Amino acid sequence: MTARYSGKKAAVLGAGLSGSAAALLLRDEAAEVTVFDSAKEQRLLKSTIENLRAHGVSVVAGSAAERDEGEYDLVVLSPGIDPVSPLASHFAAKNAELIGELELGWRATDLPVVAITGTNGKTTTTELIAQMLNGCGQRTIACGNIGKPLCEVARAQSGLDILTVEVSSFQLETIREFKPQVSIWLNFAPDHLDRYPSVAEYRTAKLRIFENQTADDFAVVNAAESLPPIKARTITFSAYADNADFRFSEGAIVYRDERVLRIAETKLRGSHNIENLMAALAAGLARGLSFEQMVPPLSTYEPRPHRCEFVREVAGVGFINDSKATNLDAVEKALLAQTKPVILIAGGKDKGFNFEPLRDLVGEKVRSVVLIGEMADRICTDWSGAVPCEKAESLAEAVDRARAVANPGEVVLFSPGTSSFDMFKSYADRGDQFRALVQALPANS
Ligand code: UMA
Repeated sequence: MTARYSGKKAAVLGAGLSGSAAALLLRDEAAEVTVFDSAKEQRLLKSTIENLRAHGVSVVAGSAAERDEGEYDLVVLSPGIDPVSPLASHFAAKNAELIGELELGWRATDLPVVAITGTNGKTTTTELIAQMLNGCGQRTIACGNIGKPLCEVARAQSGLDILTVEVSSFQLETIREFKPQVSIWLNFAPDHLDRYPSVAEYRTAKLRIFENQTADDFAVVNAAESLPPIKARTITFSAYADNADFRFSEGAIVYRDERVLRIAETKLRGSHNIENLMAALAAGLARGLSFEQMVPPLSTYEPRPHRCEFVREVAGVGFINDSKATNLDAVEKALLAQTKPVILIAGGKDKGFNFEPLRDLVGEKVRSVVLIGEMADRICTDWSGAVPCEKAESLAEAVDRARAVANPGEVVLFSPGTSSFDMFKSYADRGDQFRALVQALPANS
């Protein structure tokens, strides 16, 4: 690792996963590092703060962070901190170079990167690619937005050939030189309107994944998307269109005229997962792998919890946990994958969009809806007349109501369509609670 930051003064904003990984990486490079966080110190993870201080990193928490008068050579922003927030604005005014944690991690590694973005399916595709590359002898690790900061991996980077990085729009907002060898654009749908003034800004941030690529690199893109000109060599995929390099025909993924992978041989279902598999195959192709090598590790991949996870059948009613559905596009995909009448549990934090666009599909696929959280009233209004809607005060009440309404042969789908933070710690906490409630239902209730 070059000591690019030796002796430099660095401010890292945010003491979460990204900020702490960035601070430790900068310390390794002998920078003088202070981490700033708007939250009061008691609200930060004690072990994280102790570890930072043990490594010689100063930590400033609470309102003092936003009043800091120091001068810095470099400011590193955590992805969850909005660049227009008081903390970020205060440091942006200091005339130091400002980059995000993803950019810092990129600068600290010589390894090539496969980067995956898209509104939905990023984590599944990142894991598929990591499993596939490792299975084919290209040693990699799944990191980035998936929960392991790139800085952490760049710091350790032993024995790897390539990095498989899930990238969010938040991370891409603050790149400069980040240049993936393979960039993947899975899909795009409105999301994060609590951070962006409009869908256009969200899309612009995501499109930066292609910004520094050249004709030596690859762009794997969904053929349904009309993207601006891209310099990298493009490989297209689509589960719906026939003119893509990877397409779907008679139960199999086809590359040009070659049948490559039968979906029945994998553990994944639904058109969205077919596209995730196509994107993984395209990334492997860009990395010089053969389909014979790629298919076995892709076939054994098991999807993560909270993504259309089948929990249990109770008296002929199936219960599905899709808590990871934090936007409308994800609910749409979950509904399209259902073959039985649906009792839908939805709702959560108000993220700035309405549910009207799902109205027709809900009218078609859903027999009854139970709504929870901040958005319950709004969704009731958006879907009024299309489907019977009722509200529940808690997830437990929602599960009971859905169970009471559902008939044998139907499914109860928990696909909230928005974030969880009004009632839960995270989508995973929300999904875990749903699973526990379903597991606790009496067998013949
Ligand atoms: N903070 C401030 N001031 C603010 C806002 C926050 O000081 O105005 C502080 C908080 O008090 C907290 C810290 O910033 O201590 C948190 O930083 P962060 O929100 O960037 O969280 P990290 O723990 O660093 O996690 C981030 C990503 N979080 C977000 O983008 C919101 C994680 O993605 C990612 O896994 C991790 O880096 C490692 O790369 C999560 C996510 O929800 C899973 N991502 C969004 C998504 O997938 O939809 C984009």
